[in-house]
Formats: sequence, structure tokens, C-alpha cells
Amino acid sequence: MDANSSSSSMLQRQRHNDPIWRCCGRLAVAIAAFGCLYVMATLPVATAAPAAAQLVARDEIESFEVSPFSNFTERVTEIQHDGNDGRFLVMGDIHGCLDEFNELVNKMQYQQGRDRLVLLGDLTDKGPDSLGVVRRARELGAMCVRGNHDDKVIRIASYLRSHGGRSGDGDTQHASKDEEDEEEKKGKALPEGHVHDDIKWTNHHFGIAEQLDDEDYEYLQQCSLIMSLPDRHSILVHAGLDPNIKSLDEQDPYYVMNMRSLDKDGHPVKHKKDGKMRWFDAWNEYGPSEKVYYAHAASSGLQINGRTYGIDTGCVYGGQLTALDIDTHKLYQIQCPQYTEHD
Ligand SMILES: [Mn+2]
Repeated sequence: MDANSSSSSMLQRQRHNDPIWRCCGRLAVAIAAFGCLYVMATLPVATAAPAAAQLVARDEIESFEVSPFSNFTERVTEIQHDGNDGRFLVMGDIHGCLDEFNELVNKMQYQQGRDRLVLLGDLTDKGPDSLGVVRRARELGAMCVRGNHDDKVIRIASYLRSHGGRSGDGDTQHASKDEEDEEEKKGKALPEGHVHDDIKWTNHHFGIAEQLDDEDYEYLQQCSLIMSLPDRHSILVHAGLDPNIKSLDEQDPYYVMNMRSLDKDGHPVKHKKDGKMRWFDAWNEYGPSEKVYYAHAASSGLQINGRTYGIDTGCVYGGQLTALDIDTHKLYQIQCPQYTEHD
């Protein structure tokens, strides 16, 4: 025993013998015991506090993953001005409206090899001929960014390709032997990890994914998440960009393809009702200085505000199909019949 611990125990002994210490000591023990009882009594209430629950939920939101079947070739593609004198055209959601796509391409007198055309995502789903639109886009040499519906089609197609088809052996004639497996799968989701938007086995995008041949699949899969045009100081996306994230590489793919607004904390949200401010109003107020061309927001219609250009005018819902020359800002539009109800 060293000198310090010896003198310390001496001190304690002296205190225990002191009448004042004995009195204070009992009081301290009583306070400590009461404190313990109080903490025990309030503990279940404390752990169930709503603030703690909300913190857990926020952590979960921030840990969402990108599906391993999204298979992006590039998340950000940079297009440099190559000195050609053609137009640079962008077009809003086509959603399988092949006739109207052809009509608009004719109306704007698109010159393949001279003009450049970027489809701003959602070539597929909802309308009459998704596959026809993908094939026509390939024929026209159109570039594209990926939309939320195209992403679902790609994820399903990637899964099917890496697992030998829906029934597991890639042979539709023998699909019936796996009927029991199919029943069991219904209601379950593709094994993609903790993604923002699970794809159930009953999802209608399977119908499109199963029709894609290898070239259709490769075309749709190489559509970049974001297209950056540095010498035009412009960015092309399907839905939007988080104005609080300066680096394009760090944008969350799900929100780039799905966002409409920002919530009260400035985080992107899919549904306008959950938001406080439209993302493009925030971009124009305090975001980076680039112009942004986007589609996706059919219910908002044509939105030209400051340096943001929203050109989804809801063709498939009986609105228009819109294209825009990003150098002159000349608009090209055709009227569409209504193929489906707005969801
Ligand atoms: Mn969309």
C-alpha cells in the first residue's frame, strides 16, 4: 500500500468517526436512495419519449441504400460542347406515348447527327407503348437521364438477368412449375436491401422489364442519373437537385429521380404535401448558380422560374409533350390525347 492510499483511508476513517459526517452521510444515502427510486419510476417514460423515437426515424431515413440492381454506368455524365452548330434539345416525360414522341420530333425538325436531344427521363410506364419509345429513342440517337419509372424497370430487368428470369430458370414455358414459389413471393419485395422504394413481386413494371431485349436494356440502363453541361453552365435531371449539396456526385439518386419539395429542415421529399418549399424555389433562392432542366412534375405543368426549367406538361394525362432548346429557350409542344388518369 502506497502513502497516498494509506492517507486517504485514514481520512475516511476520521470522517466516519465525526458526528457531523455521520449525520450528512445518512442524508446523502437517503437522497441517493430517493434519487434511484425516482429514476427507476421515470425510466420507461423517458425511453418512450417522442423526441427519441423521431431521432431513430431520422437515422433510418439517412441510411437508405441505392439498389444493387440500379446498375448505373455513370451517375454523373459530363457533356462538353463539341463545336457542332446544331441545337441542344431536352424533352419531358414521354411515358410510352410513341405517336406523340414521333409527332414532336417531326414538329421540331430534329436533325439526327446535327441536333442533340436529351430525354429527361420516364420514357416508360403509364402510356401505350413503352418499348416502342425506348426503341425509337435508340434509333434517333437520343441521349437520356434516368427517371423514377425507368429506374424501376431497370432494377427489375437487372434482377431478372442476373437470376435467370422471373421463375429462376429464365424459361417462361416452365414458369408454372414454380407457381407455389410465385404465390409465396407475392407481397414480398425484390432483395435489394434497405432502399427508399421497395419493388414488390406484383409491381406492374415487371411487364415492361420482361419485354426489353439486350439492346433496349443497355440503352435504358446507360441513361445517366445526372447530365452536366459545364460550358452551358447547366445540369439535366429527371426530378430535381438538393440545393444544399454542392457536389453532384453526392446527390442521393432516389431524390434526384423523385423529389418535388424540401421539408422544414431543408431535406428533399417525394410528395409535395410533405414539403415546405418547392426544391426549385430553394435552388433559385440560395442554390448553386447553374441552370437546371428537369421533368417529372406533371401536376405543376410548365415551370420556368429563374434558372430552373420544368418541362413535364403531362402528355400521358392529356396534356402536352414539351421540348425545349436550351440555348434559345424556344419551346416545341404538341397536344396529347388522355391515355390515363393522373395518380
Ligand atoms: Mn417521374
